[in-house]
Amino acid sequence: MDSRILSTEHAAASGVAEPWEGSNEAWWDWYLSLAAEDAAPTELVDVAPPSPVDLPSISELRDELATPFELSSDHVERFQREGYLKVGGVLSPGALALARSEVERLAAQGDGPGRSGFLSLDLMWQGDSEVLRLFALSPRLGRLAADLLGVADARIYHDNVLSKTPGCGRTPWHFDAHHFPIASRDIVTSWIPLQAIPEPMGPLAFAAGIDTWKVAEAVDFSSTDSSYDRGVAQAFRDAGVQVDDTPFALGEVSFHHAWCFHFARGNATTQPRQVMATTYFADGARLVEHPTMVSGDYEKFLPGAQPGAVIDTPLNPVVSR
Ligand SMILES: O=C(O)CCC(=O)C(=O)O
Repeated sequence: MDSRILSTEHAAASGVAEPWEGSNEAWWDWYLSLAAEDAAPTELVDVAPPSPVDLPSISELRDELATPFELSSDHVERFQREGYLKVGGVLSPGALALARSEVERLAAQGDGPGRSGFLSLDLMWQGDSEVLRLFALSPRLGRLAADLLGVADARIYHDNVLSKTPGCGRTPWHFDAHHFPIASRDIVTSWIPLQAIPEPMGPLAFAAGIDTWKVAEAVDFSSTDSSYDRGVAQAFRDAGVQVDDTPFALGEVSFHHAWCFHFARGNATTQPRQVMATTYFADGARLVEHPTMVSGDYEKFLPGAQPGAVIDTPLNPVVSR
C-alpha cells in the first residue's frame, strides 16, 4: 500500500534521491518554486491585524496548553475517514496573541523570508521563547495528535513557523509522507493559524479522503518545475475529489495526516499569514532506510537517529502526556 512516489526508483528518476544539503529556509524556497501560478491578484486585499486581547500569564498559558481538549468520537472518525480535521476553539485568542508576538519578535531577529516571501523558523522550542516551548511540547496538542492517530503516545518531529508575507505565492499540492523520513503511517501535523485566515490569505486546503493520495499516484514528481502541482490538481478535478479550502476562524486548528494531500493559495492580503505547525509521530516509529532530498534538513530534527532504528532522540520527546 506504499506510494510509487516514495519508492527509491521514483526518487532516483525524479532527481531527489540524494539527501538535501542546504538549510531548511533554502528547502522551502525550492519547494515553493514547484508551485503553479495562482490567478495573480491585481491588488492585495486590505485585512486588519488581529484585535488586541488580554494576554495570559505564562502560568495561565501553561495550564491552557496542558488541559486536555475533549474530542468527540465523530471528530476521530472524520479524521480517520477524511485524513484531516478542522476543530474550532482549540486555543484561546490570548494564547494565540502571545504566540504571534513571539513569532514576530523572532522573525525580526533573523535574515527575513527567503526569495519566495516564505519565512520558516523551526525548533523554536529549543530557543529562548518559553511561550513557543510550551506550544511545541503542549500535552493538549500532543494528546489530540495521538488520539486522532489512534496511538498510545505521540512524539514531536518538529515545530515550524510558516509565515507568508503579503504577496507570497502558493504552496504546491503535496502529501507530507513524501517529506518525512519516518517509516510509519502514524504521522500528523497540527496547523495553527495565529490570526483568522480569510479566503484571500490562503488557508491550508485539503483533499478529502484518507485514500485520495491514490488518485495522484500516476503523476510523476518533478524537482524542477510546477508539473506535479498542476498534474495533481488536474487528477483531483478529473476524479471529482472534494477540496476543503474554507477559511479558518481564530482558535481553529487543523490536523492533517501525512498521507493527506494539501496545498495553500498565496497570501493576497496586506497582513502576514502567521501559522505555527507541529508534526507528531507515533512513539516507537523508525527512521526510514534511505532519506532523500525531499526530506529536507531532517538530521537537524532527528539528531543521531539511525536509518531503520526506532527514533528516540532528545529532540523528539513524547508530548502526549
Ligand atoms: O503553510 C503552508 O503553506 C504549508 C504548510 C504545510 O504544507 C504543512 O504544514 O504540511
